[in-house]
Amino acid sequence: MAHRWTNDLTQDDVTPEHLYMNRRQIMLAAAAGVGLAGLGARANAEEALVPNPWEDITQYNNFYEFGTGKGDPAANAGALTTDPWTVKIDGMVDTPGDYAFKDIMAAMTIEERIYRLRCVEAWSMIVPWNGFELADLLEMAGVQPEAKYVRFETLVRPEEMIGQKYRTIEWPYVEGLRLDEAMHPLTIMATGIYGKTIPNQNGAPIRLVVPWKYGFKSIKSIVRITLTDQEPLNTWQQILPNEYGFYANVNPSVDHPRWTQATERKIGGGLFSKRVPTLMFNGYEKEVAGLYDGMDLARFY
Ligand SMILES: Nc1nc2c(c(=O)[nH]1)N[C@H]1C(S)=C(S)[C@@H](COP(=O)(O)O)O[C@H]1N2
Ligand SMILES: [Mo]
Repeated sequence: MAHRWTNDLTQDDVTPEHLYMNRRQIMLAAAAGVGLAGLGARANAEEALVPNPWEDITQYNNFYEFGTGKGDPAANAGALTTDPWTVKIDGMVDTPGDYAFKDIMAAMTIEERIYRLRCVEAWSMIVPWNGFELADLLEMAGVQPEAKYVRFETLVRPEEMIGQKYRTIEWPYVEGLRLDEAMHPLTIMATGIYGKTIPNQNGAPIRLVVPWKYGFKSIKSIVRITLTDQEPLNTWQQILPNEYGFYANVNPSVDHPRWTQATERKIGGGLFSKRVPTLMFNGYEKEVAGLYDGMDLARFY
């Protein structure tokens, strides 16, 4: 599969063995009585390579359909039935319809994408996703010329999604992208992590990943994709419009009204981890800045 972009992250950024090795080295250093300053320096030097093991990625989640605590999705998402699964593709497309997940999988080429994930709450991870470009799916359905936006919906099934028994948010969870953002080669639909089927708590069987935007744009367990000429009202914008907008591009110079976005905490960084600078467009500036030429990013947050 031809890659239309260059990744600055490699397998070394995710391999769990690395983390275990680093942890082991740190413990050994501690046992050998290495001074605290030396130990901290070593941990910081290794920070650039700190990967996120399976455990971090699958046990520290945001997925309000299963509860609002970071451990709730891992505890509760096992109840979700993901097979059979259907994605309705409708609106301004040539071939609207209910697409069976297994037919989508048969038509798409799965590849690995190692991406940063930056939550608007100012924590981050590096995740090795498996998936395909959203553009390939949209092209399969045939995008009509009037379409300007893509709207996504998550499943509503309170019997299996315990968080949906409460009106935490108005269900379904909704997200949206401008069509050019949706068609960008960095935008993927993920169906796996670490080469394994994606766990329910991470959005099985199919979720969006838009790596230059805050994590809330990367909507999970998608059942509907609508091509439209209206800008979708996404869930978080609907709830707190002065805090969360439609664009939600990672931007260290535009703070959240209640906290700074200049830095972030890397999950799994360990005992000596400190906040690291947040990168413009989460490190994907070269690839995506052009999408926003001439836009006031403080206004279109
Ligand atoms: N349907 C749905 N999708 C969602 C969420 C959610 O609560 N419901 N949380 C979002 C947020 S805030 C983040 S940071 C990411 C977290 O993805 P992860 O749990 O795979 O790390 O999922 C996003 N997608
Ligand atoms: Mo998030």
